[in-house]
This record gives sequence, structure tokens and C-alpha cells, in this order.
Amino acid sequence: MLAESAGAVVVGAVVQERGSVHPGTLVRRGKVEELAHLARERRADLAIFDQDLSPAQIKNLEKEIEAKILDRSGLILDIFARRARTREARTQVELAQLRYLLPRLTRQWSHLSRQVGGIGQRGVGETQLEIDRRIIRKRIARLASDLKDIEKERHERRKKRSAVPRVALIGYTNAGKSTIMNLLTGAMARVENRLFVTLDSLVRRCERGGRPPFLVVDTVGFIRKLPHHLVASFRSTLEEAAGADLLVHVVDSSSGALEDQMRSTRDTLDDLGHADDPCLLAFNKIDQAPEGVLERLRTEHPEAVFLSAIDPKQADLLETRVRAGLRAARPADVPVPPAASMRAAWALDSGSGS
Ligand SMILES: Nc1nc2c(ncn2[C@@H]2O[C@H](COP(=O)(O)OP(=O)(O)OP(=O)(O)O)[C@@H](O)[C@H]2O)c(=O)[nH]1
Ligand SMILES: [Mg+2]
Repeated sequence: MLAESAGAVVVGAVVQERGSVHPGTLVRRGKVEELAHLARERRADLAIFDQDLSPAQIKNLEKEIEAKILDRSGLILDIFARRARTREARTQVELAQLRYLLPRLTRQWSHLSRQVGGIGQRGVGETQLEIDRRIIRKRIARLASDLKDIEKERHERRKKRSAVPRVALIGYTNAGKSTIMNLLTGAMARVENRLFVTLDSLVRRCERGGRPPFLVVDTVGFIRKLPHHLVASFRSTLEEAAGADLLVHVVDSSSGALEDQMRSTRDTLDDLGHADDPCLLAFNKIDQAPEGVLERLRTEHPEAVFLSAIDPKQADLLETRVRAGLRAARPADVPVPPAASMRAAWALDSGSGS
């Protein structure tokens, strides 16, 4: 699905059992030959490894397989580069691409510069590949400083809105976050059966039925083994989501890998320092999930909400659960009875000396 999201057509796949890593080519000799044969037979232009490769491994593999070699991080970076629209997203992607490229420059240089266009090249053009590391470092510094400015602007905008509670939709890519955004707020966020359709965060008000509004934030999805350069570059975008009053962790309940996907999301949140934020678990796509799976999930996660975001009738259910989550997460907004506030004052006072 990652390959297809980058516009590739998958003509074959090969699996290597774990355990026997060959330092020069990652996979064993026999596998390299098998791959080379398959690539020739199916006329593949590209061989994608679902794992990161060292620059030397890419070089060695490329010699034998006669196709362009791309690793998982390179592929994800390519998808991001294709999707980036706003100045912030473009800056973040370019920064991640250059940071990814920098250590690969020494040996890959002449080799990479021969290749034109194609997957894994977008955004970093021919001319940029010909400039030296010093200039790339300079560019990285420049982009990082631009990002700081963009973040500042965002921070200002955000301060103005801070009185209204914020709910952030987070979760694995393709889980249905944007669909839920549209369901709650009537936004027209782009929804597609591809990975990483959403890159920029979008904030909209939910004010259904004249009830007090809250803000909903839709943002970039997570994925297993997200390249760390991307996490670093998208930190502020992710922070926008993670800094909300309530997280709604959207899970595709019809996915065969839902446990893995939940774990990846939790790990990424942990990396961002938001593992303990108030969170409502939302199992989406129940219309497609096997009954047995739903039964098990309902037992294991009785506190979660189960829905199908493509059904407009389920907006009320979700909104009710989100409001309950917000009430629990923002006790500061709930008037405190006098006795309790006395206790709070006492606690503050006696704590100040220690
Ligand atoms: N059957 C079914 N499909 C759904 C449901 N919710 C979303 N989808 C579909 O799942 C796909 C992904 O939905 P999105 O809302 O784009 O997912 P996302 O989490 O925003 O994905 P990214 O922005 O790419 O990370 C689309 O094809 C949606 O139509 C649901 O409840 N049931
Ligand atoms: Mg989306």
C-alpha cells in the first residue's frame, strides 16, 4: 500500500525470513539472485525494501538487481514530498529529505546524480544533488530556521483559540481520521484510500445542534517504522495534535494488523512525550470488521467508542463520547465546590516548602 500510495504498480513481492542478515546486501546471496531474476522477468524499474538500507547496501544491490533500489524511509519521504502542499509541509519534507540524504552523499553522489526523476527523487532535483555537503548543511540550517518562524506564527494563532477546548484525531495512516473530522465538523478534508493523504493539520470547529463548540484537529497519520527524520521535521505538526485537551486515537478495526498499528501509534506518542495524555479510543470502520474481532475488542476495550465514520447517523454518538472525554480531561473548566478549593489551596501551600 505504501508503494501504491507513491504511484508504483507492484508486480511482485519476495519475503526473507528474519535471522540471516548479510551485511553487504541485507538479504542473503540466494535472495539477491531471486530478486534479480524476478525484477528482470517482470521488468521492474524499482525494488523497494521494507526496511532501511545503508548507502553501501543500496549500491551493492543496485549492481546485482539492475533496478533502482529504494528503502522504506526513502519511499515514505517520497510520498510525503508528493503530498506536501503548504509552505510548512514542504519545508518539513525538504528538511527530512536533506537530512536523509546527507549521510548518503559520500559514496552515492555520482551514482545518484545519474538518476533522473522517479520515486524517491522528488523535491531534491538534479542540481541540488550536484552541490556539496556544505551547501546542503547550509540549506538544512536555513530550513530549520524557516520552520521555527512558521511554528511561531502557528503558536500565535493557537493562543487566540486556546479558550475553546481542542480535540485531536490521531492514529495510523488510513484509519479514517479525516472522515471523522468531516463527520464532526462538516469540513471537506480530503479522504482517500491511500496512505498519508493528510499531511497538514487542519483545525475546524464542531458546533452541532447549538451546543458549545470545540475544535477538532486532523493531522498526519503515523506508521510503523516512521523515519525518524520525518518525526523530527514534523514535530511541530504532530505537536499541534498531541498538545490537545483530548486525543481521539482512531483505529481501523477492519485492519488485520490493528494491534501493530495501535502499538505504533502509542510508540510515536511516547516519543513525542504524550503517552499519558487523556485519550479516547475510537474503533472505526466497524461496518467492515469481522464480527469476532469486534466482539473481542469490545471486551478488551469497554471504554472505547465503536463507529463507522462513513455513516452520518453516527455523528451524535461520537460527539457525545468526545464531550464526555473532554469533561473528564478538563476538570479545570468544571466549577470547583468551595470545600474542594480549600483543600486545593492547602495542598499548594503545604507543598511549597518541600
Ligand atoms: N468502510 C469504511 N470505510 C471508511 C470508514 N471511515 C473511513 N473509511 C475509508 O477509509 C479510507 C481512509 O480514510 P481517511 O479518512 O482518508 O483516513 P485518514 O486516517 O485521514 O488517512 P491519512 O490522512 O491518509 O493518514 C477512505 O477510503 C475512507 O472512505 C468507515 O467507517 N467504514
Ligand atoms: Mg487524512
